[in-house]
Amino acid sequence: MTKSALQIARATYKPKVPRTLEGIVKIEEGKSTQSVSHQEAIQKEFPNTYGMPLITFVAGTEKKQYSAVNVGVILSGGQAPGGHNVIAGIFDGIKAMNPDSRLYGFILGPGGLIDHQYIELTADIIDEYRNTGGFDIIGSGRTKLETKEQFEKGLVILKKLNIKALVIIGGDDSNTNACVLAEYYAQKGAGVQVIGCPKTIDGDLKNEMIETSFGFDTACKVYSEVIGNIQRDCNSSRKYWHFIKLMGRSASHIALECALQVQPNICLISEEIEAKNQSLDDIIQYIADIVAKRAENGNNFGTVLIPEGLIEFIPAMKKLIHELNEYLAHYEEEFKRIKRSHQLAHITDKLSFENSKIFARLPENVARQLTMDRDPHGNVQVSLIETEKLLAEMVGKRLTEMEKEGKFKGKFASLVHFFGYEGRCAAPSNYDADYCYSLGYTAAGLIGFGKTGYMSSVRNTTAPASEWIAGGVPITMMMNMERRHGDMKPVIQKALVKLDGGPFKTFAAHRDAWAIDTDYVYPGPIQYFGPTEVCNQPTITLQIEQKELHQND
Ligand code: FBP
Repeated sequence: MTKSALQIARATYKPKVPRTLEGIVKIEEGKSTQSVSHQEAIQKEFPNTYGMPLITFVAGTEKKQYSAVNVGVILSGGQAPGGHNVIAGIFDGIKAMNPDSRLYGFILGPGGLIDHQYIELTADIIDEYRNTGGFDIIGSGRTKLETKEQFEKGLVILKKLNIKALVIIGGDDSNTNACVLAEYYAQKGAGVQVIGCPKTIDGDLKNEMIETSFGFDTACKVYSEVIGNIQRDCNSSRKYWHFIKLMGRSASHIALECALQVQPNICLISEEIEAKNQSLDDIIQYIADIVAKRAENGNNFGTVLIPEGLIEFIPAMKKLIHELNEYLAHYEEEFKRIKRSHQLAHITDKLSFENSKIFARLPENVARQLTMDRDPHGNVQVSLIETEKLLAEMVGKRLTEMEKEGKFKGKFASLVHFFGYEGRCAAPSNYDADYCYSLGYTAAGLIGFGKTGYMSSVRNTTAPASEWIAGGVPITMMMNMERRHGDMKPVIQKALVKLDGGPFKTFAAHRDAWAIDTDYVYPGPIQYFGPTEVCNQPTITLQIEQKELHQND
């Protein structure tokens, strides 16, 4: 494999770890825990793994003798920078406990466990991937590990390879399933421990004990670099409004963090739009008013950040999508037989009066995306809807009207962007490289101490790495009951942007000034070598959240 000079230099980087992980480790167990809500129902579902204590690794004095252990690892869901370092951390951790331990990687996600596709991850393979982005060491996949049949198929290969512990690196759903699997194997006495690791660039797997999911730091820094470059460009030519959609599925954490980093003219936060019950027209008017105001100062340019999941948070759009789903679920075949040029008119007729009005006003491409791109469950795939185009076009139309009404005197030309895949496999920042390696090493420690049903946790990460606190959090502690496919199910609670939280309040306090003044920040590329204030800063979101937490201590 040919490598760039940076890759070669980066391969030698030694991730920083909590001081406690460097020496002899023992565990301290806290009080027994409870789920965030629905305690009785969740305890019933997890009789073996509910209520376990929080675990903290502390410095020990007596060296424990560990037997060799075979461990399996799975990367689940969307890529996130740092996954390779989690695997390197697990590898080094189990080898430090006993050099005869072995690590197996299941290929292309949970499907690899079910279909018995695996490779042994040896030292030479691991060394190739240290501090690199991507999940390509073993690949990832979105197969959900949720049925007994799958668990049993998995057990066959785990037994064959004598694997005593499985680490599942994934988001909230994958970790929920990791917990179900841990419970199943515990109940069965299968002798397989299951440990989770918090991954997702979306940043929505976080809570009291999990400060952040890995990958969020790097992805936001990559997007912020590029948005900063765009801001320099638009401040140079002064002729375009850039509409930039950012990944993040539901929650707006990525958009919010990027806004804090680059100080754009506009950033929409889905959670706020839902809370204020805003319509698409309200959003269009909000943007158009800022465009008009900036035009008064001769600034016919700007940036608008749009969270990927926006459309589903606009209450009226949510209703429209719901009705479209219902209609298409029942009449898909009939709809497909209609001539393409008549399809939109046909569906408009079938919708309720309110929804048909909204649908008829949508640009044709977006209306078509809403009718065509549905997932296997019959839902519209909101991530494929070009919200950035929708907003740019509708703002353009509204400004034409405002011009006639004498409310806009200026020029409006727009460009659209979608940043998502550009950042998901970036080489991890120092923060993510260190955090991920520590998460992996901690997962190995939890295995060494015989734990199951835990998520690897590394906290206090705004302090220097030596002061980070490593341990384990019972996954059941993060759960509540939610309706899924019509039934109430125990799931890890997803973290949306809190409107009373510090990161949003900081943004809200500045956004009116950022809208009108051109006060852009150009963060530049991630730096791996150099002064600590340049290379080792965590996200602004995390810094604000940690400050708030410690103020309340
Ligand atoms: P995870 O929740 O699995 O971490 O994936 C997050 C994500 O990157 C979202 O931001 C995005 O909406 C989605 O994956 C895209 O999925 P895909 O990779 O299947 O196109």
